[in-house]
Amino acid sequence: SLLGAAAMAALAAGVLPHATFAQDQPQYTIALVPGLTTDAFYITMQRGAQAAADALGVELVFQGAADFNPVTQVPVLDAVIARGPDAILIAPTDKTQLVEPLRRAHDAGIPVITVDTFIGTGVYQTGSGDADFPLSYIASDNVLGGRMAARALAEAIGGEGQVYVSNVNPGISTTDQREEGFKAEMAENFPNVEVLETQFNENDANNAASQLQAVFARNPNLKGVFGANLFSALGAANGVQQAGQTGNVRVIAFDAPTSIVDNINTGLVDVAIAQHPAEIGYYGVVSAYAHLTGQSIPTAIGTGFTVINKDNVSDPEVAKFIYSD
Ligand code: T6T
Repeated sequence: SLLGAAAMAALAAGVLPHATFAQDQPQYTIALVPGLTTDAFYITMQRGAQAAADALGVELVFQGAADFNPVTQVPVLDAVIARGPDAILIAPTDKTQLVEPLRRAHDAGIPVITVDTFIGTGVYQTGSGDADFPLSYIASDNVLGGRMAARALAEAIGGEGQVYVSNVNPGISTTDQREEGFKAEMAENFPNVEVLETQFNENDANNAASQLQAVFARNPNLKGVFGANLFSALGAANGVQQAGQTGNVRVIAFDAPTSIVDNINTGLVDVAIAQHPAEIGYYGVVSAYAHLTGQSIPTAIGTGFTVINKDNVSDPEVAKFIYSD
């Protein structure tokens, strides 16, 4: 953090609001609350957010829970609200369960922008519903991402056979939408692909690996799996490898941690759909700053994808989208 140790201690103790900083201290403090702290996706988002914070001379505070779970995220959010930042950027870990906790920030006069995930319907500032109060939603188009994954998997398996989605938990906007897009694309365009029941792994790669082996044991003709986020994909790929099915059960991964390069090169993973988390963080900070300085901001900002496969994984223009550790 850019905060001095004394200011940090004072802030943690809640005794020194940022407004009493010396003149050369940043004018605004923006908090970024990730889905979890130890995830290359959010670490990369933090990198982009910090780049914008440095450019604008604002203070960025990155504070989150150790796992992707509303039960652990809400107390962190409450602590962040108590510190009174000028704005909160947050990846809500559940589209329903974070509505009331985030309303506490809104009621305290702290502008809220959701990054990566959304609450309610994700359509904000409409004057309807109980979850339209965030100013903006900055994220990948996750339905599209799910459709892209379906096309990649259908192609890898020659357009027919059994597949399934390895997913986190129901109720998370991103991964729900990826599954929705994946299933819609298969239903509309790949009639010979059978999508088996989704397996939920609670964001635990070990669960995802055991589930892969169990699904394969029940369905020996299994042809592929879509890992709908980093840990789901990592775990599903490990499961394929442990089952000795590399190349026979094909893997399409959402997200692009550094380990994906090896997995693509060895053929364990056919395609990784990299999100652009640094852009999400960058535009999150820029949008908060624009709002704080009296500008209007878009209610939604969409960021892109980079599709990584064996043919392009070594290209620096592609490799730059591999996430930071
Ligand atoms: O896929 C990302 C993120 O978009 C999703 O909301 C949760 O999982 C990740 O953080 C990857 O682990």
